[in-house]
Amino acid sequence: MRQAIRPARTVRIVSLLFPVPQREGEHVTKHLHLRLATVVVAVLLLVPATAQAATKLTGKVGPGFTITLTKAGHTVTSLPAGTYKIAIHDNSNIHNFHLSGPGLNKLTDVAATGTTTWKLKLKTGTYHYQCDPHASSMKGSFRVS
Ligand SMILES: [Cu+2]
Repeated sequence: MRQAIRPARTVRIVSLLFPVPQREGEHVTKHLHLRLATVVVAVLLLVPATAQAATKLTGKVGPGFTITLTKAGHTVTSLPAGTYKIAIHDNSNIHNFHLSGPGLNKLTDVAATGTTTWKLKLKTGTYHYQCDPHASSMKGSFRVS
């Protein structure tokens, strides 16, 4: 009996939400349909979310002489190719954030400050970021594969 697998409490809740006639054969079939419907709804909810999600990165420059690119708080050293949303925090009017690599060359203005978000496709290769006025010391790079 398939019905035996379902915990008693779940059956009771489902029965409350969807009153089921008490004839034996019909009872089992309806529960099977409910179970299938639940799986279909779960798949529909999950698929679009995973397909659209761009990985979030954070770029930070200033207020001191520092520049960083992080993912969930860790310095980025390598990434899989794909779509990314990079929040750039330019916290100084003497620094900028300049990211370049295969098919990409984006930068913030040195004099300007504030946060801006770039949605980018990163391809296989090496990417480099720097502050242009202090490129010899304020820099970093990472690989995309
Ligand atoms: Cu700088």
